[in-house]
Amino acid sequence: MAKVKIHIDGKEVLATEGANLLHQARLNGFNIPGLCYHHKLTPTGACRLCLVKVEGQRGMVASCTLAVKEGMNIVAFDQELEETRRFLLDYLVSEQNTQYDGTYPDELRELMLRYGLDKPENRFFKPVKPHVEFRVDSSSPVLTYDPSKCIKCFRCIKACDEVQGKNVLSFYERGLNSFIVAGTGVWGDSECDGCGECIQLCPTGAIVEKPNRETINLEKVEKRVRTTCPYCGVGCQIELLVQDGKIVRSNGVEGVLPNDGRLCVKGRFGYEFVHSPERLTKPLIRKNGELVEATWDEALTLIATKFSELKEKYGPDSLAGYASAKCTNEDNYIFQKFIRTVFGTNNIDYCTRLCHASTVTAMLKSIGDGAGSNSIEDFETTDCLIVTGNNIIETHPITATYVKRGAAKGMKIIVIDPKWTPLVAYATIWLQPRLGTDVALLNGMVREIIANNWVDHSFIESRVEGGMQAFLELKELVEKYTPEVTEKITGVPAQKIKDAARIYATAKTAMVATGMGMSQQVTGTHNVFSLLNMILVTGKIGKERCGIDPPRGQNNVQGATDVGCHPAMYPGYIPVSDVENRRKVAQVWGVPFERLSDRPGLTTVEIIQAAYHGKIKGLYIMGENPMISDPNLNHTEEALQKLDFLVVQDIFHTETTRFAHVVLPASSWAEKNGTFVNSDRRVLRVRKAVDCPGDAREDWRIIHELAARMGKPMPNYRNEAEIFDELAMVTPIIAGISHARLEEHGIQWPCPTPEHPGTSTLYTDRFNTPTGKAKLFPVEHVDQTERATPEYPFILNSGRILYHYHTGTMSRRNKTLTNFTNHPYVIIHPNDASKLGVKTGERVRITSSRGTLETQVHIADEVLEGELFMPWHYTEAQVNRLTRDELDPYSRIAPFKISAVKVEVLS
Ligand SMILES: Nc1nc2c(c(=O)[nH]1)N[C@H]1C(S)=C(S)[C@@H](COP(=O)(O)OP(=O)(O)OC[C@H]3O[C@@H](n4cnc5c(=O)[nH]c(N)nc54)[C@H](O)[C@@H]3O)O[C@H]1N2
Ligand SMILES: Nc1nc2c(c(=O)[nH]1)N[C@H]1C(S)=C(S)[C@@H](COP(=O)(O)OP(=O)(O)OC[C@H]3O[C@@H](n4cnc5c(=O)[nH]c(N)nc54)[C@H](O)[C@@H]3O)O[C@H]1N2
Ligand code: SF4
Ligand code: FES
Ligand SMILES: [Mo]
Repeated sequence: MAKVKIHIDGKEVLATEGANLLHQARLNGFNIPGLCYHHKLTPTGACRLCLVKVEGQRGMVASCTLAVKEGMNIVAFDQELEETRRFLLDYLVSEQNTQYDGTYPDELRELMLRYGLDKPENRFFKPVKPHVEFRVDSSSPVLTYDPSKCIKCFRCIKACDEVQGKNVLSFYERGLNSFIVAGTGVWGDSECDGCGECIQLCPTGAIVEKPNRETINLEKVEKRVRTTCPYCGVGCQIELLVQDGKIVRSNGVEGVLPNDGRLCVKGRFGYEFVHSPERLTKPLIRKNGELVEATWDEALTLIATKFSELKEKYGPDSLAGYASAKCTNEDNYIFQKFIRTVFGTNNIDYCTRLCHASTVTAMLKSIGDGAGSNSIEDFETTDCLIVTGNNIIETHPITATYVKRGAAKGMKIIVIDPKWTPLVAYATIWLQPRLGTDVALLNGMVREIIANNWVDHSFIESRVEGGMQAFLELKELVEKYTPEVTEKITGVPAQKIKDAARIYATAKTAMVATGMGMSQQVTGTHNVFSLLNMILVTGKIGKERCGIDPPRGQNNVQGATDVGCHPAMYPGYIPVSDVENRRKVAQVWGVPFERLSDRPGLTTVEIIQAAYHGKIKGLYIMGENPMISDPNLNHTEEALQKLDFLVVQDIFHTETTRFAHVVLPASSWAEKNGTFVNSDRRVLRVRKAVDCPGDAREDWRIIHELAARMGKPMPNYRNEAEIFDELAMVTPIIAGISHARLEEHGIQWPCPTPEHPGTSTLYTDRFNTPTGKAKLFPVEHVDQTERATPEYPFILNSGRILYHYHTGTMSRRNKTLTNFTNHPYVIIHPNDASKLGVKTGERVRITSSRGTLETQVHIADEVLEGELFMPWHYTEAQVNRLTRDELDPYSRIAPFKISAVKVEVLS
C-alpha cells in the first residue's frame, strides 16, 4: 500500500494509506496509550484511551477507529489529551481488581504506572470491583479466567473469532457484572481447544495460562529465546521464556510469518517434555541383554568398531541410516554426509518415505519440485481451496487459521475426505468418497471440467509438455469417468462431483492442500498425478494464490530432504547419478570422488525389508521411532532383531530403543542451534534456549565425533552457522541463505544468491522440469489390492488428532496435552456398532491378517459404514500391527490408510 505523509505533533511521518492510525503512529514512535486495540484485530473503540485530536474534526477521536489519510494533521499528546486519558484510566481502574502477581504481562498495570495511578492517593474514583462477586473459571486444562480483572475490551473474543476462527467466546450479562463465557458457560466443557490466542491477546491478565503459574515470575525470567516450534511443518515462530534454566512459557512471535503470533495448543503448551525426568541423559550399551549406562568414549568406540567391522565384512551397502525430520538441517546435513562418506552408501532415508513420498514423486515428475508452490498467506486470499486427505484443522492448525479467515470472507472450500474433519463445518461442499477411490473421483472431476470447457487452453498450449495433444490423451482416458460411473466407484453423489468441479474450475484463483489420505496409499503417486492433471488443465498453478500445497508434516521434513537425506538425491535434489555434482561435492567435502557411491540407496521400508533378509546388517537411527511408525510392525520387529548392530540416537527411550545395541542421548530442539524448513519452503532459525540434560549431546556433534573415530574426520566446524555455510555451497536452492540472513525473518527457497529475497510463489515463469514445462500423467482408477473380505469385513483408516503427535514420545510427556485426551479408540459407524452389538466405551479386539490390538469403541457417523478410524499415537494400541508394507511401486510409500480388519467385542 502507498505511503503518505501525515503530521503527528508537528512532526512529518510516512504512514501507510488506509492503515490504522493508532498502529501507524505507534510504529513511528508515538506511544499513544490504548488497551482495546490490537493490530491483529478489528478496532473496537471501547477504552477511549487512544484519543487524539485531528485537524478539521471536532473534539477528541479514538485513533484506533481512524484510517490514515494523506495530509492528516494530528495531535497525539497535549495536556488536555493526557488529562482525559488519565481520567478515563482512573475510572477503568476503579472497576478493576488491580492485584498483580508478576506472572503475566499486564498492559493496564503499565499504564497505571505511566499515569501515576498505582498510588491510591492519585486516584479520583473509589474502587468498586472488590464489592462485586465474581466466579473464577479454572475448568480449562490450560487457562484461568478471572472476571475481576476483565476490562471488557473484546480482545479475547476477537482473538478467538477473527484470528483463530473458532468462535468459542462471548459476553454474558451487562455493565459491571458482564463477563466472558466460553461455549455455554464452563470453559472446560466448551469447544475451546486450548490454543491460547486469548491469553496472548488479553491486556490485563484476566485470562492467564495455568502451567507454571506457581513458579513463573517475569522479573526472574533470564532469557527470552526466539525459535521455531518443534512439532508440525507449519513452522510457527515462538518465544521461549527461560527461568532457572527451564522453559516456563512459550509465546507466539507477533509480526512475522508464518504465524504472526498465532500458535496451536502444542506450540504453546507442548514444551514440558524437554524437562521430563525420563529424558535420556547417558549413553547406554547392551550387555547381557540389558541396556546399561556407559561413557561416551565407550559407546562411541563400540559403535565405530562395530560399524567398521560390518563395512569391512559385508561392504558399505550393508549399512544404512535413518535421518530425522525432528532434527535441524545442520544435524541432517552432517548425518547424510556421514552415511555417504563414512559408511560409503546411499542407504539413507527417513520418515518422509512414510509421509509425502508419493506426493513428492508425482510433483517432481509433473512440475519439477516436490515442495508447496505457494506461501502460507495465500491460504487466506485464494478464492477456492480443495483440502483432500488432510485434516488441516487438527494437523496444521495455524495454516487452518488462514483458511478459516478466508472462509469468513467468502472463500469456497471443498473438503475431500472419507471421514468427517472439523473443516467440514467451514466447507462449501464435502465429498466423502470411499477410502482409496481418489483417482476415480479426480478423473470424474477432470471429465466434468473438460465437458463444460472450463479448461485453460492457452495455459495448456504454452506450459504443458505436448500441449493440446497431451491434453487430448487425458481427455480420452477420463471419458469413461462420467459422473454416474464415478458415483458408483466412489460413493459420492454425481451432482456433488459436478458441483465441486465447477466451483474449483470456475474460481478465479484456487489452491489444493493434499495430505496423508492421498499419499499413504499403494496408489499414492497416481492419486497425486490425477490431482495435478486437474490443476494443469485448469491452469491453476504458477501464479499467486494458485497451486498445490501439500502441508508438510514434521517440523523439518522439508529441510531433511532439501539437505540430502534421500537415497537417490544429494542436497538440493540433485540425483546421486549426476557425476558433475558428485565431483563438486567431493571437492567441497574434501573426500575422494570414488568414495561417493552413484547407486541409489534403499528407502525406509526397503531398509527394514533388507534387514529382514539379512542384507542390511547395521543401522543407525537418529530421531525416529519405527517400532510404532513403520507399517507391519510384527515384521519390523523381526527385522530389527535380525540386525547385527542397531544404534538409536533419541531424546527418550522408545519402542525402538528396546532393540538397540547402543542408545545415544541427544539434544532436543530447545537445546540446539540451527534451522528448520517449513511447509512453505521457509528456512527458519532454531535457537538454543536451555542446556542438554545430563551428558546428552547435540546430534551433529555426536555424528561428527563418530566420523573421526571411524577414521574419516570432518572439518572442525566452530558452530552451526559454519555447517550451514558448507551446506549452502552444495545446495543451489539455498545457496544465498546464511544464519546471519535469518535473524529477523525466514527466507523461502529458492534463494540462489545472497541478494535474492527468496521466492514466495513457484513456477511463475517455468516449471522445474528439464523442459521447463509441466507434464500430464493420465492414470486409471484401479481397485485397491487390499479389500474387505468375509473374514476381514472392515477397512481401517488411521490418522492424527490435535493434541498428540506421532508416536507420542514428546506430546504424551506434556500434562497440559494429556489433560485434554490421552487414550486410544476406534471410531465405528452407528449402524456397524449396532450390528456388532457394541456401545461407546466398550472394548474390542481388531485384527488384520498381520496382527492384532485391543482398544475402546467410539461410535460416530464421522466414518462411512464399513470403515473404521483410529488415531495411531498410542503404544497401548499399535495401529501399525495391523497395516501392511506393500508399497506404492513409484514412491515406495506404505498404505497406512487401508487395512482390512475384523472387529470382535470383548466381554
Ligand atoms: N496434531 C498433530 N499434527 C500433526 C502430526 C501429528 O502427529 N499430530 N503429524 C504431522 C505429520 S508428520 C504429518 S505427515 C501431517 C499429516 O496431516 P494429515 O495429512 O492431516 O494426516 P492424517 O490425519 O494422517 O490424515 C488426513 C486425512 O486423510 C483422510 N483419508 C484417509 N484415507 C483417505 C482416502 O482414501 N482419500 C482421501 N481423500 N482422504 C483419506 C483421513 O480420513 C484423514 O482425515 O500432520 C502433521 N501434523
Ligand atoms: N498407522 C500410521 N502410521 C504412520 C502414519 C499414519 O498416518 N498412520 N504416518 C506416518 C508419517 S506421515 C510419519 S512422518 C511417520 C513419523 O514417524 P517417526 O518419525 O518415527 O515418529 P516420531 O514420533 O515423530 O519420531 C521421532 C523420534 O525422534 C525423537 N526426537 C525428537 N527430537 C529429537 C532430536 O532433536 N534429536 C533426536 N535424535 N531425536 C529426537 C522423538 O523422541 C521420537 O522418538 O509415521 C508414519 N506412520
Ligand atoms: S501449528 Fe504446528 S508449528 Fe504451529 S504451533 Fe502448532 S504444532 Fe507448532
Ligand atoms: S485502543 Fe482505541 S479505543 Fe481502546
Ligand atoms: Mo508425516
